[in-house]
Amino acid sequence: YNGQPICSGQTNVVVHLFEWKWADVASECSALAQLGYCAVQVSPPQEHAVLEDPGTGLPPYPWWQRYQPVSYALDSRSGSHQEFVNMVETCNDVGVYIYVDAVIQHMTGGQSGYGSSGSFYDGATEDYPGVPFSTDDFHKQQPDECTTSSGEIEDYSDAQQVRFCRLVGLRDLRTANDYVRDMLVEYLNTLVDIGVAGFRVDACKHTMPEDLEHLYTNMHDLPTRWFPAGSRPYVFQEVIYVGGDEPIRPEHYTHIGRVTEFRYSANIGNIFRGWDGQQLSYLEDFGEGWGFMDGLDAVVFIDNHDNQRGHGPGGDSVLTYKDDRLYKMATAFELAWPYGQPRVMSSFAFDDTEAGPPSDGNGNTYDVECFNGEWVCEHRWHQIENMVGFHNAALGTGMSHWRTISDNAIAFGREGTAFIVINNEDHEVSGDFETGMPDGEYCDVISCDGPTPPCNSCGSVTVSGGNAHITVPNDSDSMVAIHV
Ligand code: QV4
Repeated sequence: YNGQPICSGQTNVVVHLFEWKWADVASECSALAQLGYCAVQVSPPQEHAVLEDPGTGLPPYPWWQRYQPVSYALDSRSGSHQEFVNMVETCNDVGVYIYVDAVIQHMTGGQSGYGSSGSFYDGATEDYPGVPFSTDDFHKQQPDECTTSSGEIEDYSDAQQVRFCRLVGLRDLRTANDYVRDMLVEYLNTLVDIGVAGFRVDACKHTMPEDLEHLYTNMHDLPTRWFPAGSRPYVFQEVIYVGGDEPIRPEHYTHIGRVTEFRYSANIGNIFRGWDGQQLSYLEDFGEGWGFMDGLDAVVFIDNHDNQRGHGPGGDSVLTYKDDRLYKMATAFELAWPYGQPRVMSSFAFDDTEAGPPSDGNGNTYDVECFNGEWVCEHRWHQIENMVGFHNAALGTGMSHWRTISDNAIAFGREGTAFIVINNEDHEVSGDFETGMPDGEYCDVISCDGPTPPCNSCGSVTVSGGNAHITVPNDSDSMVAIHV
Protein backbone atom coordinates (compact mmCIF):
# COMPACT_ATOMS: atom_id res chain seq x y z
CA TYR A 1 0.00 0.00 0.00
CA ASN A 2 1.55 3.32 -1.05
CA GLY A 3 -1.19 5.82 -0.19
CA GLN A 4 -1.16 7.30 -3.67
CA PRO A 5 -4.65 8.24 -4.89
CA ILE A 6 -5.52 6.97 -8.36
CA CYS A 7 -5.85 10.09 -10.52
CA SER A 8 -5.09 10.97 -14.11
CA GLY A 9 -2.64 13.86 -14.40
CA GLN A 10 -1.48 16.35 -11.78
CA THR A 11 -4.37 16.42 -9.34
CA ASN A 12 -5.68 14.58 -6.28
CA VAL A 13 -8.91 16.46 -5.50
CA VAL A 14 -11.99 14.34 -4.76
CA VAL A 15 -15.53 15.71 -4.98
CA HIS A 16 -18.35 13.99 -3.09
CA LEU A 17 -21.45 14.20 -5.30
CA PHE A 18 -23.69 13.22 -2.41
CA GLU A 19 -26.87 11.40 -3.50
CA TRP A 20 -26.43 12.26 -7.18
CA LYS A 21 -27.90 9.79 -9.66
CA TRP A 22 -25.45 7.93 -11.85
CA ALA A 23 -26.70 9.59 -15.03
CA ASP A 24 -26.09 13.03 -13.49
CA VAL A 25 -22.58 12.08 -12.36
CA ALA A 26 -21.85 10.84 -15.88
CA SER A 27 -22.98 14.19 -17.35
CA GLU A 28 -20.82 16.09 -14.89
CA CYS A 29 -17.55 14.27 -15.55
CA SER A 30 -16.34 16.24 -18.56
CA ALA A 31 -16.76 19.50 -16.61
CA LEU A 32 -14.95 17.92 -13.65
CA ALA A 33 -12.11 16.90 -15.96
CA GLN A 34 -11.84 20.49 -17.26
CA LEU A 35 -11.75 21.87 -13.74
CA GLY A 36 -9.05 19.43 -12.67
CA TYR A 37 -10.93 17.14 -10.28
CA CYS A 38 -9.35 13.72 -9.86
CA ALA A 39 -12.32 11.63 -8.77
CA VAL A 40 -15.92 11.53 -7.65
CA GLN A 41 -16.95 9.90 -4.38
CA VAL A 42 -20.40 8.49 -5.12
CA SER A 43 -23.12 7.38 -2.71
CA PRO A 44 -23.33 3.67 -1.81
CA PRO A 45 -24.35 1.81 -5.00
CA GLN A 46 -25.55 -1.47 -3.44
CA GLU A 47 -29.18 -2.45 -2.85
CA HIS A 48 -30.42 -0.69 0.28
CA ALA A 49 -33.42 -0.45 2.57
CA VAL A 50 -36.30 1.65 1.28
CA LEU A 51 -37.78 3.44 4.28
CA GLU A 52 -41.11 4.88 3.25
CA ASP A 53 -42.05 5.24 6.89
CA PRO A 54 -38.88 5.22 8.99
CA GLY A 55 -40.64 6.13 12.24
CA THR A 56 -42.38 8.90 14.06
CA GLY A 57 -41.24 12.34 13.11
CA LEU A 58 -38.86 11.08 10.44
CA PRO A 59 -39.30 12.03 6.79
CA PRO A 60 -39.94 9.29 4.21
CA TYR A 61 -36.92 7.92 2.33
CA PRO A 62 -34.19 9.52 4.50
CA TRP A 63 -30.74 9.88 2.92
CA TRP A 64 -29.34 7.31 5.38
CA GLN A 65 -31.42 4.41 4.04
CA ARG A 66 -28.51 3.87 1.66
CA TYR A 67 -26.26 3.00 4.63
CA GLN A 68 -28.47 -0.05 5.27
CA PRO A 69 -27.42 -2.70 2.72
CA VAL A 70 -29.90 -5.42 1.71
CA SER A 71 -27.76 -7.10 -0.96
CA TYR A 72 -24.87 -6.21 -3.26
CA ALA A 73 -27.04 -5.84 -6.36
CA LEU A 74 -26.03 -2.55 -7.98
CA ASP A 75 -29.51 -1.16 -7.96
CA SER A 76 -30.07 1.86 -5.73
CA ARG A 77 -31.71 5.21 -5.40
CA SER A 78 -29.02 6.57 -7.75
CA GLY A 79 -29.88 4.17 -10.55
CA SER A 80 -29.54 0.72 -12.07
CA HIS A 81 -26.54 -1.54 -12.65
CA GLN A 82 -26.42 -0.48 -16.30
CA GLU A 83 -26.53 3.22 -15.39
CA PHE A 84 -23.73 2.65 -12.89
CA VAL A 85 -21.59 0.95 -15.55
CA ASN A 86 -22.31 3.76 -18.03
CA MET A 87 -21.23 6.33 -15.45
CA VAL A 88 -17.95 4.58 -14.65
CA GLU A 89 -17.07 4.16 -18.31
CA THR A 90 -18.02 7.73 -19.25
CA CYS A 91 -16.03 9.21 -16.38
CA ASN A 92 -13.02 6.93 -16.79
CA ASP A 93 -12.89 7.83 -20.48
CA VAL A 94 -12.37 11.51 -19.59
CA GLY A 95 -9.91 10.69 -16.78
CA VAL A 96 -12.19 11.37 -13.81
CA TYR A 97 -12.34 8.30 -11.61
CA ILE A 98 -15.11 6.88 -9.44
CA TYR A 99 -14.55 6.16 -5.75
CA VAL A 100 -17.35 4.09 -4.25
CA ASP A 101 -18.66 4.48 -0.70
CA ALA A 102 -18.37 0.84 0.43
CA VAL A 103 -20.72 -0.13 3.30
CA ILE A 104 -19.26 -3.44 4.39
CA GLN A 105 -19.44 -3.62 8.17
CA HIS A 106 -23.20 -4.15 8.58
CA MET A 107 -26.55 -4.66 6.90
CA THR A 108 -29.89 -3.03 7.90
CA GLY A 109 -31.52 -2.09 11.18
CA GLY A 110 -34.08 -4.35 12.83
CA GLN A 111 -36.96 -3.78 10.41
CA SER A 112 -38.00 -6.03 7.54
CA GLY A 113 -39.11 -5.24 4.00
CA TYR A 114 -37.93 -5.11 0.42
CA GLY A 115 -34.79 -3.39 -0.78
CA SER A 116 -34.23 -1.05 -3.69
CA SER A 117 -33.73 -4.02 -6.03
CA GLY A 118 -36.79 -5.89 -4.73
CA SER A 119 -34.96 -8.34 -2.44
CA PHE A 120 -36.75 -9.36 0.73
CA TYR A 121 -34.90 -8.94 4.03
CA ASP A 122 -35.66 -9.37 7.70
CA GLY A 123 -33.38 -7.50 10.09
CA ALA A 124 -35.06 -9.05 13.16
CA THR A 125 -33.93 -12.57 12.15
CA GLU A 126 -30.82 -11.38 10.30
CA ASP A 127 -31.98 -12.91 7.04
CA TYR A 128 -30.73 -11.40 3.78
CA PRO A 129 -31.54 -13.91 1.02
CA GLY A 130 -30.38 -11.47 -1.67
CA VAL A 131 -26.73 -12.08 -0.68
CA PRO A 132 -27.42 -14.59 0.97
CA PHE A 133 -26.51 -13.84 4.60
CA SER A 134 -28.19 -15.54 7.54
CA THR A 135 -27.91 -15.19 11.29
CA ASP A 136 -24.61 -17.12 11.57
CA ASP A 137 -22.98 -14.38 9.52
CA PHE A 138 -23.54 -11.78 12.25
CA HIS A 139 -21.88 -11.01 15.57
CA LYS A 140 -23.70 -12.31 18.62
CA GLN A 141 -24.00 -11.38 22.27
CA GLN A 142 -21.35 -13.76 23.59
CA PRO A 143 -18.11 -13.32 25.54
CA ASP A 144 -15.74 -13.20 22.56
CA GLU A 145 -18.06 -10.93 20.55
CA CYS A 146 -20.61 -8.37 21.73
CA THR A 147 -20.49 -7.92 25.49
CA THR A 148 -23.29 -5.39 26.08
CA SER A 149 -26.72 -6.47 27.28
CA SER A 150 -28.47 -4.29 24.71
CA GLY A 151 -26.37 -5.69 21.83
CA GLU A 152 -25.57 -2.07 20.95
CA ILE A 153 -22.37 -0.06 21.17
CA GLU A 154 -22.87 1.74 24.46
CA ASP A 155 -19.38 2.94 25.28
CA TYR A 156 -16.81 4.06 22.71
CA SER A 157 -14.02 3.69 25.28
CA ASP A 158 -14.46 -0.10 25.03
CA ALA A 159 -12.92 -1.28 21.75
CA GLN A 160 -14.56 -4.70 21.99
CA GLN A 161 -18.03 -3.15 21.92
CA VAL A 162 -17.15 -0.83 19.08
CA ARG A 163 -15.99 -3.73 16.93
CA PHE A 164 -18.48 -6.45 17.87
CA CYS A 165 -21.72 -4.77 18.93
CA ARG A 166 -24.23 -3.02 16.73
CA LEU A 167 -23.76 0.55 15.54
CA VAL A 168 -27.23 2.13 16.02
CA GLY A 169 -28.93 -1.24 15.65
CA LEU A 170 -27.30 -2.09 12.30
CA ARG A 171 -26.85 -5.87 11.94
CA ASP A 172 -23.15 -6.39 12.49
CA LEU A 173 -21.34 -8.65 10.05
CA ARG A 174 -18.84 -11.28 11.22
CA THR A 175 -16.08 -9.91 9.04
CA ALA A 176 -13.57 -12.48 10.30
CA ASN A 177 -15.74 -15.25 8.86
CA ASP A 178 -14.51 -16.67 5.53
CA TYR A 179 -17.91 -16.75 3.89
CA VAL A 180 -18.69 -13.14 4.87
CA ARG A 181 -15.28 -12.09 3.57
CA ASP A 182 -15.90 -13.91 0.28
CA MET A 183 -19.20 -12.10 -0.25
CA LEU A 184 -17.61 -8.73 0.48
CA VAL A 185 -14.61 -9.38 -1.75
CA GLU A 186 -16.97 -10.45 -4.54
CA TYR A 187 -18.88 -7.17 -4.20
CA LEU A 188 -15.73 -5.07 -4.24
CA ASN A 189 -14.33 -6.97 -7.20
CA THR A 190 -17.54 -6.54 -9.17
CA LEU A 191 -16.96 -2.81 -8.78
CA VAL A 192 -13.24 -2.95 -9.57
CA ASP A 193 -13.90 -5.01 -12.71
CA ILE A 194 -16.41 -2.39 -13.89
CA GLY A 195 -13.65 0.21 -13.55
CA VAL A 196 -14.16 1.73 -10.09
CA ALA A 197 -10.72 3.02 -9.06
CA GLY A 198 -11.13 3.56 -5.35
CA PHE A 199 -13.18 3.22 -2.21
CA ARG A 200 -14.28 5.30 0.74
CA VAL A 201 -14.79 2.51 3.25
CA ASP A 202 -17.61 3.20 5.70
CA ALA A 203 -17.46 2.78 9.48
CA CYS A 204 -13.95 1.27 9.64
CA LYS A 205 -13.68 1.96 13.36
CA HIS A 206 -16.23 -0.82 13.78
CA THR A 207 -14.21 -3.45 11.92
CA MET A 208 -10.86 -4.99 12.84
CA PRO A 209 -8.04 -3.67 10.64
CA GLU A 210 -7.02 -7.23 9.71
CA ASP A 211 -10.50 -7.94 8.36
CA LEU A 212 -10.32 -4.84 6.18
CA GLU A 213 -6.81 -5.72 5.10
CA HIS A 214 -8.07 -9.10 3.92
CA LEU A 215 -10.65 -7.36 1.72
CA TYR A 216 -8.15 -4.90 0.29
CA THR A 217 -5.46 -7.43 -0.51
CA ASN A 218 -7.97 -9.69 -2.25
CA MET A 219 -9.23 -7.02 -4.59
CA HIS A 220 -8.34 -7.39 -8.26
CA ASP A 221 -5.94 -5.04 -10.02
CA LEU A 222 -7.64 -2.19 -11.85
CA PRO A 223 -8.66 -3.01 -15.43
CA THR A 224 -6.01 -2.29 -18.06
CA ARG A 225 -8.63 -0.66 -20.30
CA TRP A 226 -7.96 2.51 -18.29
CA PHE A 227 -5.14 1.85 -15.83
CA PRO A 228 -1.52 0.68 -16.06
CA ALA A 229 -1.13 -3.06 -15.49
CA GLY A 230 -0.74 -3.91 -11.83
CA SER A 231 -2.54 -0.79 -10.53
CA ARG A 232 -4.14 -1.39 -7.14
CA PRO A 233 -7.48 0.10 -6.08
CA TYR A 234 -7.13 3.19 -3.90
CA VAL A 235 -8.63 3.02 -0.40
CA PHE A 236 -9.47 5.63 2.20
CA GLN A 237 -11.21 4.73 5.40
CA GLU A 238 -13.74 6.46 7.60
CA VAL A 239 -12.43 6.42 11.16
CA ILE A 240 -13.85 9.34 13.11
CA TYR A 241 -11.57 10.74 15.79
CA VAL A 242 -11.94 14.28 17.09
CA GLY A 243 -9.99 13.93 20.33
CA GLY A 244 -10.57 12.30 23.69
CA ASP A 245 -9.49 8.97 25.03
CA GLU A 246 -11.13 6.56 22.60
CA PRO A 247 -8.91 3.49 22.29
CA ILE A 248 -9.41 3.14 18.53
CA ARG A 249 -7.40 5.70 16.60
CA PRO A 250 -6.98 6.60 12.94
CA GLU A 251 -3.36 5.51 13.21
CA HIS A 252 -4.52 1.91 13.68
CA TYR A 253 -5.69 1.94 10.07
CA THR A 254 -3.08 3.97 8.20
CA HIS A 255 -0.90 0.96 7.36
CA ILE A 256 -3.64 -0.35 5.04
CA GLY A 257 -5.02 2.83 3.47
CA ARG A 258 -5.58 6.53 3.98
CA VAL A 259 -7.92 7.72 6.72
CA THR A 260 -10.34 10.64 7.00
CA GLU A 261 -8.88 13.31 9.33
CA PHE A 262 -11.92 14.62 11.23
CA ARG A 263 -9.81 16.83 13.49
CA TYR A 264 -9.09 18.95 10.40
CA SER A 265 -12.80 19.54 9.80
CA ALA A 266 -13.62 20.30 13.44
CA ASN A 267 -10.66 22.63 13.96
CA ILE A 268 -10.95 24.57 10.73
CA GLY A 269 -14.53 25.40 11.68
CA ASN A 270 -13.36 26.82 15.00
CA ILE A 271 -10.59 28.82 13.35
CA PHE A 272 -12.75 30.51 10.73
CA ARG A 273 -15.60 31.09 13.16
CA GLY A 274 -13.17 32.44 15.75
CA TRP A 275 -14.52 30.05 18.37
CA ASP A 276 -12.55 28.57 21.19
CA GLY A 277 -9.96 31.37 21.05
CA GLN A 278 -8.92 30.40 17.53
CA GLN A 279 -7.71 32.70 14.75
CA LEU A 280 -6.37 32.39 11.20
CA SER A 281 -2.76 33.05 12.19
CA TYR A 282 -2.73 29.69 13.99
CA LEU A 283 -3.04 27.95 10.61
CA GLU A 284 0.70 28.39 10.06
CA ASP A 285 1.41 24.83 11.23
CA PHE A 286 -2.02 23.31 10.49
CA GLY A 287 -1.63 19.57 10.05
CA GLU A 288 0.97 17.44 11.81
CA GLY A 289 1.81 20.51 13.91
CA TRP A 290 -1.66 20.25 15.42
CA GLY A 291 -1.23 16.57 16.25
CA PHE A 292 -3.07 15.35 13.16
CA MET A 293 -1.96 12.19 11.37
CA ASP A 294 0.80 12.31 8.75
CA GLY A 295 -0.55 14.34 5.81
CA LEU A 296 0.34 11.54 3.40
CA ASP A 297 -2.13 9.31 5.26
CA ALA A 298 -4.92 11.87 5.51
CA VAL A 299 -8.04 12.74 3.54
CA VAL A 300 -9.25 16.20 4.56
CA PHE A 301 -12.50 18.11 4.15
CA ILE A 302 -14.36 21.11 5.54
CA ASP A 303 -17.57 19.13 6.08
CA ASN A 304 -18.88 15.71 5.12
CA HIS A 305 -22.37 14.31 4.59
CA ASP A 306 -22.64 13.40 8.31
CA ASN A 307 -21.14 16.33 10.17
CA GLN A 308 -22.78 18.96 7.93
CA ARG A 309 -26.09 17.78 9.45
CA GLY A 310 -25.13 16.81 12.99
CA HIS A 311 -24.64 13.05 12.41
CA GLY A 312 -21.57 11.52 14.02
CA PRO A 313 -19.49 13.26 16.71
CA GLY A 314 -17.69 16.59 16.76
CA GLY A 315 -19.87 18.58 14.43
CA ASP A 316 -20.68 21.80 16.31
CA SER A 317 -18.12 24.05 14.68
CA VAL A 318 -18.35 22.49 11.22
CA LEU A 319 -18.79 24.97 8.36
CA THR A 320 -21.26 24.19 5.58
CA TYR A 321 -22.69 25.81 2.47
CA LYS A 322 -25.06 27.62 4.85
CA ASP A 323 -22.13 29.75 6.07
CA ASP A 324 -21.24 30.60 2.50
CA ARG A 325 -18.63 33.33 3.02
CA LEU A 326 -16.65 31.42 5.65
CA TYR A 327 -17.13 28.21 3.70
CA LYS A 328 -15.53 29.65 0.57
CA MET A 329 -12.57 30.89 2.60
CA ALA A 330 -12.12 27.60 4.44
CA THR A 331 -12.38 25.56 1.24
CA ALA A 332 -9.93 27.88 -0.51
CA PHE A 333 -7.54 27.33 2.38
CA GLU A 334 -8.04 23.56 2.14
CA LEU A 335 -7.21 23.60 -1.57
CA ALA A 336 -4.26 25.96 -1.11
CA TRP A 337 -2.64 24.24 1.86
CA PRO A 338 -0.27 21.29 1.38
CA TYR A 339 -1.67 18.83 3.92
CA GLY A 340 -3.70 15.71 3.09
CA GLN A 341 -5.74 14.75 0.07
CA PRO A 342 -8.54 17.31 -0.24
CA ARG A 343 -12.17 16.37 -0.69
CA VAL A 344 -14.79 18.92 -1.73
CA MET A 345 -18.39 18.43 -0.56
CA SER A 346 -21.29 18.87 -2.96
CA SER A 347 -24.57 18.95 -1.04
CA PHE A 348 -28.28 19.06 -1.51
CA ALA A 349 -29.97 21.84 0.46
CA PHE A 350 -31.68 20.72 3.66
CA ASP A 351 -33.54 22.00 6.68
CA ASP A 352 -34.46 18.58 8.07
CA THR A 353 -31.21 16.79 8.90
CA GLU A 354 -32.79 13.40 8.11
CA ALA A 355 -34.46 14.29 4.80
CA GLY A 356 -33.34 12.58 1.62
CA PRO A 357 -32.28 14.34 -1.57
CA PRO A 358 -34.69 16.36 -3.71
CA SER A 359 -37.22 13.83 -4.91
CA ASP A 360 -40.84 13.16 -5.74
CA GLY A 361 -43.34 11.71 -3.28
CA ASN A 362 -42.23 8.15 -4.04
CA GLY A 363 -38.61 8.87 -3.19
CA ASN A 364 -37.40 9.05 -6.79
CA THR A 365 -34.47 11.45 -6.76
CA TYR A 366 -34.78 14.40 -9.11
CA ASP A 367 -32.25 15.17 -11.81
CA VAL A 368 -29.50 17.49 -10.64
CA GLU A 369 -29.81 21.10 -11.62
CA CYS A 370 -27.04 23.05 -9.93
CA PHE A 371 -27.97 26.25 -8.07
CA ASN A 372 -31.73 25.67 -8.32
CA GLY A 373 -32.07 26.03 -4.56
CA GLU A 374 -32.11 22.25 -4.06
CA TRP A 375 -28.75 21.11 -5.46
CA VAL A 376 -26.10 23.33 -3.90
CA CYS A 377 -23.13 22.23 -6.05
CA GLU A 378 -20.41 23.80 -3.90
CA HIS A 379 -17.89 22.16 -6.24
CA ARG A 380 -19.10 24.50 -9.01
CA TRP A 381 -18.99 27.66 -6.96
CA HIS A 382 -16.63 29.89 -8.88
CA GLN A 383 -14.26 30.50 -5.96
CA ILE A 384 -14.06 26.79 -5.17
CA GLU A 385 -13.77 25.36 -8.68
CA ASN A 386 -10.99 27.80 -9.52
CA MET A 387 -9.07 26.84 -6.40
CA VAL A 388 -8.86 23.30 -7.78
CA GLY A 389 -6.63 24.78 -10.49
CA PHE A 390 -4.56 26.51 -7.80
CA HIS A 391 -4.23 23.23 -5.89
CA ASN A 392 -3.11 21.33 -8.96
CA ALA A 393 -0.62 24.00 -10.06
CA ALA A 394 0.98 23.85 -6.61
CA LEU A 395 0.78 20.07 -6.14
CA GLY A 396 4.04 18.63 -4.88
CA THR A 397 5.41 21.91 -3.53
CA GLY A 398 5.65 22.94 0.10
CA MET A 399 4.29 26.00 1.85
CA SER A 400 6.44 29.12 1.58
CA HIS A 401 6.36 32.91 2.16
CA TRP A 402 4.01 32.70 5.15
CA ARG A 403 2.90 36.07 6.44
CA THR A 404 0.66 36.81 9.41
CA ILE A 405 -0.87 40.14 8.39
CA SER A 406 -2.97 40.30 11.55
CA ASP A 407 -4.72 37.77 13.78
CA ASN A 408 -7.28 36.90 11.13
CA ALA A 409 -5.55 37.82 7.88
CA ILE A 410 -2.87 35.57 6.42
CA ALA A 411 -0.91 35.05 3.24
CA PHE A 412 1.25 32.21 1.98
CA GLY A 413 2.76 30.85 -1.17
CA ARG A 414 3.71 27.52 -2.67
CA GLU A 415 7.36 27.80 -3.61
CA GLY A 416 6.87 29.99 -6.64
CA THR A 417 3.83 28.21 -8.10
CA ALA A 418 1.01 30.00 -6.28
CA PHE A 419 0.15 32.62 -3.66
CA ILE A 420 -2.99 33.41 -1.65
CA VAL A 421 -4.16 36.09 0.78
CA ILE A 422 -7.15 35.34 3.03
CA ASN A 423 -8.79 38.17 4.96
CA ASN A 424 -11.15 37.17 7.76
CA GLU A 425 -10.91 40.57 9.47
CA ASP A 426 -13.86 42.94 9.42
CA HIS A 427 -11.95 45.47 7.29
CA GLU A 428 -9.86 45.66 4.13
CA VAL A 429 -6.23 44.55 4.30
CA SER A 430 -3.50 45.73 2.01
CA GLY A 431 0.24 45.31 1.77
CA ASP A 432 3.39 44.50 -0.15
CA PHE A 433 4.00 40.76 -0.20
CA GLU A 434 7.00 38.67 -1.01
CA THR A 435 5.31 36.00 -3.14
CA GLY A 436 8.21 34.01 -4.57
CA MET A 437 6.33 33.97 -7.89
CA PRO A 438 7.95 34.58 -11.30
CA ASP A 439 7.54 38.20 -12.39
CA GLY A 440 4.53 39.02 -14.51
CA GLU A 441 0.82 39.67 -14.42
CA TYR A 442 -1.61 37.14 -12.93
CA CYS A 443 -5.39 37.11 -12.77
CA ASP A 444 -6.91 36.59 -9.32
CA VAL A 445 -8.70 33.24 -9.66
CA ILE A 446 -11.18 34.19 -6.93
CA SER A 447 -12.66 37.01 -9.03
CA CYS A 448 -11.59 36.01 -12.57
CA ASP A 449 -12.50 33.08 -14.80
CA GLY A 450 -8.95 31.77 -14.87
CA PRO A 451 -5.32 32.61 -14.06
CA THR A 452 -4.20 33.96 -17.42
CA PRO A 453 -4.37 37.65 -18.48
CA PRO A 454 -6.09 39.64 -19.80
CA CYS A 455 -8.02 39.88 -16.54
CA ASN A 456 -11.20 41.44 -17.90
CA SER A 457 -13.05 43.37 -15.22
CA CYS A 458 -11.63 41.27 -12.40
CA GLY A 459 -8.65 41.42 -10.10
CA SER A 460 -5.09 41.26 -11.37
CA VAL A 461 -1.80 41.05 -9.49
CA THR A 462 1.54 42.23 -10.83
CA VAL A 463 4.62 40.51 -9.46
CA SER A 464 7.88 42.39 -9.81
CA GLY A 465 11.09 41.17 -8.26
CA GLY A 466 8.97 38.47 -6.61
CA ASN A 467 6.93 41.14 -4.78
CA ALA A 468 3.35 42.25 -5.25
CA HIS A 469 1.10 44.89 -3.81
CA ILE A 470 -2.21 43.22 -2.93
CA THR A 471 -5.39 44.68 -1.48
CA VAL A 472 -8.06 42.32 -0.14
CA PRO A 473 -11.43 43.84 0.67
CA ASN A 474 -13.71 42.53 3.38
CA ASP A 475 -16.51 41.41 1.07
CA SER A 476 -18.32 38.20 0.23
CA ASP A 477 -15.07 36.55 -0.93
CA SER A 478 -12.29 38.28 1.01
CA MET A 479 -9.49 36.51 -0.81
CA VAL A 480 -6.99 36.99 -3.62
CA ALA A 481 -5.32 33.94 -5.16
CA ILE A 482 -2.88 33.62 -8.06
CA HIS A 483 -1.06 30.69 -9.60
CA VAL A 484 1.15 29.84 -12.55
C1 QV4 B 1 -32.26 3.47 15.80
C2 QV4 B 1 -31.79 3.83 17.21
C3 QV4 B 1 -30.89 2.75 17.74
C4 QV4 B 1 -31.66 1.44 17.74
C5 QV4 B 1 -32.20 1.15 16.35
C6 QV4 B 1 -33.11 -0.06 16.38
O1 QV4 B 1 -31.09 5.07 17.17
O2 QV4 B 1 -30.44 3.04 19.04
O3 QV4 B 1 -30.83 0.41 18.11
O4 QV4 B 1 -32.95 2.25 15.81
O5 QV4 B 1 -33.01 -0.76 15.19
C7 QV4 B 1 -30.36 5.15 11.15
C8 QV4 B 1 -31.08 5.99 12.18
C9 QV4 B 1 -30.87 5.43 13.58
C10 QV4 B 1 -31.38 3.99 13.63
C11 QV4 B 1 -30.59 3.20 12.59
C12 QV4 B 1 -31.03 1.77 12.49
O6 QV4 B 1 -30.62 7.32 12.11
O7 QV4 B 1 -31.58 6.23 14.52
O8 QV4 B 1 -31.15 3.44 14.92
O9 QV4 B 1 -30.75 3.81 11.27
O10 QV4 B 1 -32.35 1.69 12.09
C13 QV4 B 1 -26.00 6.79 8.65
C14 QV4 B 1 -26.71 7.75 9.59
C15 QV4 B 1 -27.37 7.02 10.75
C16 QV4 B 1 -28.27 5.93 10.21
C17 QV4 B 1 -27.39 4.97 9.42
C18 QV4 B 1 -28.15 3.78 8.85
O11 QV4 B 1 -25.78 8.69 10.07
O12 QV4 B 1 -28.15 7.95 11.49
O13 QV4 B 1 -28.92 5.26 11.29
O14 QV4 B 1 -26.83 5.69 8.31
O15 QV4 B 1 -29.19 4.19 8.05
C19 QV4 B 1 -20.28 6.85 14.23
C20 QV4 B 1 -19.54 5.82 13.38
C21 QV4 B 1 -19.37 6.28 11.95
C22 QV4 B 1 -20.69 6.78 11.35
C23 QV4 B 1 -21.22 7.88 12.26
C24 QV4 B 1 -22.55 8.42 11.77
O16 QV4 B 1 -18.28 5.52 13.92
O17 QV4 B 1 -18.86 5.21 11.18
O18 QV4 B 1 -21.42 7.37 13.58
N1 QV4 B 1 -20.53 7.22 9.97
C25 QV4 B 1 -20.82 6.30 8.84
C26 QV4 B 1 -21.54 7.00 7.70
C27 QV4 B 1 -22.94 7.34 8.14
C28 QV4 B 1 -23.71 6.06 8.36
C29 QV4 B 1 -22.91 4.98 8.93
C30 QV4 B 1 -21.58 5.10 9.20
C31 QV4 B 1 -23.54 3.68 9.05
O19 QV4 B 1 -20.81 8.11 7.28
O20 QV4 B 1 -23.60 8.15 7.18
O21 QV4 B 1 -24.81 6.33 9.25
O22 QV4 B 1 -23.39 3.07 7.77
O23 QV4 B 1 -19.41 7.92 14.55
